[in-house]
Amino acid sequence: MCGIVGIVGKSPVNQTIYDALTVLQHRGQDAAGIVTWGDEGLKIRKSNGLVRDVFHQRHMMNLTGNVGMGHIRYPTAGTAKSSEAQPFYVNSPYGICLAHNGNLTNHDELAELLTRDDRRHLSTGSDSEVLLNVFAHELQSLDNVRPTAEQVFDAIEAVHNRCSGGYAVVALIIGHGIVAFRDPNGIRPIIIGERETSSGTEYMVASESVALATLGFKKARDLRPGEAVFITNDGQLHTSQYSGKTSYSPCIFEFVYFARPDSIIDNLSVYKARLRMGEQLAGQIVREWPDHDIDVVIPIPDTSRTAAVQVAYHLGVKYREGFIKNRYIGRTFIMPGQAERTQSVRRKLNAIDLEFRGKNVLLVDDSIVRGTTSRQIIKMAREAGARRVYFASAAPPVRYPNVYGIDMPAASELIANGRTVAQIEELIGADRLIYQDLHGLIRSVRHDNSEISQFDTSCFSGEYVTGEVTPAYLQALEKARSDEAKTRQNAKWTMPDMAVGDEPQDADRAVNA
Ligand code: PIN
Repeated sequence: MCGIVGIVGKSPVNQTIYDALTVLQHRGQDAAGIVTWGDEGLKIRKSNGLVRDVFHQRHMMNLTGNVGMGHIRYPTAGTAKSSEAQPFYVNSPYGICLAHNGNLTNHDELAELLTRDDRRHLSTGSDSEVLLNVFAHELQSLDNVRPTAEQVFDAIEAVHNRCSGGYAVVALIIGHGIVAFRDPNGIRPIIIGERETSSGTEYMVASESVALATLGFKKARDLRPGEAVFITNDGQLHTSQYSGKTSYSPCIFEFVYFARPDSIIDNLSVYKARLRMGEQLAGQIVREWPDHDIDVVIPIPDTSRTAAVQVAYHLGVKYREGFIKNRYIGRTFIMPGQAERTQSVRRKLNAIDLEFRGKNVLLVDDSIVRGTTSRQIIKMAREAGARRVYFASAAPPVRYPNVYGIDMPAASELIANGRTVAQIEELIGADRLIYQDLHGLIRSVRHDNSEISQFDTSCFSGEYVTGEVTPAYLQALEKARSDEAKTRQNAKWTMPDMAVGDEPQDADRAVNA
């Protein structure tokens, strides 16, 4: 997962991009980058770390210009330590910077063709660099000084024809404007909005509506699957639609966990979707377990709270905060190794014993991925004096890897992969385990939006909307994503990374956390 933003403004955009990235920080805490363009040329600053740590006063002062873009990274295929901060840059043609959110499922094949046939050089294993070079290659043949909107859209059409997977992209064509596009299945989210100023209209594209809303950009709309926009530096907005096959299949996991609850994705409120997940889940509990003896519903902070409130309400039992989270510790999802993950649960959450003592508690989480957290938390609930500990997941069992840009672990590390609910219940040590079923989840998210024909539900169903995801691809993914592979890769990265935009002698340059 990553977050992207692009702005064509009427005044300096550095602060707005910084603020937007901060609002999108939940989408990736691994690296951040901003590029801007103006009278003083192209400016870039990127490094590993949180937005607040990557950009210091002197970097912000240097990021001049009214046009720019930014990125925050959540490592998808690599590790928490790789040094592939975005945006990426190529000099030719025009000079292009590009950042994206998503994953290309034909990365290896494209990388080979790019170096062999297109004679382009790749220096990292990043999908963004591949996307950038495919895009640049398609623009390469133009001999005009200024690319027309039509030419830019032709190049994007070719990108769609060559690239498979889920991707939302923002690019800056130096001296010309900002380009943004969404994959033909609309898997990854991207939204565009505008803001009126006394000097004219400013445009912003971003991964989530919350970035637009907090910065006063209105009239927001999601890019349609396969839609591209080109906003020229002087503020002209051009749009185009991919002529090939499209489907409207947004990633359902954005609603389960990743997106901020105050975002609206594809006209669907993430918050409302989570409320409905709770309502559906309660219905399922009552159907499957009419004589339940739950005394209290306790959420596992933070994401699950919205659903848990509704579970309690519809079951007619108390809702209590039983775990307090230390907000200064990062998400467990991003920790690279199993040992650190187990340890971090204790460091992150503490139980309020009196809410557990002598009670039958129903713990609610948004999802169970590896099951490490669930097992630890159930143990904590017992130690806090709970009589019985039941567990409910607002999402169905995560049985298959995500190949469209959500950093799910290897299939073998998913607790539900190849296991029955009864087996998982035993493994995590719950007295009873209830999962939302997939229909309930889809009903919760889709609600009455008839525009969405289907969702990407691959991690629950094993059905991949792009079709080309073969068993061989999944096997290769399994190898690359296993904890063992990540440990091996981490060992290679013992040197701190040089941050782009810093002088080599800077003592306080950003390094891997
Ligand atoms: C965490 C949200 N959520 C908690 C992420 C843990 C799965 N995990 C997915 C549950 S937060 S595990 O609210 O954003 O802090 O099953 O892999 O152990």
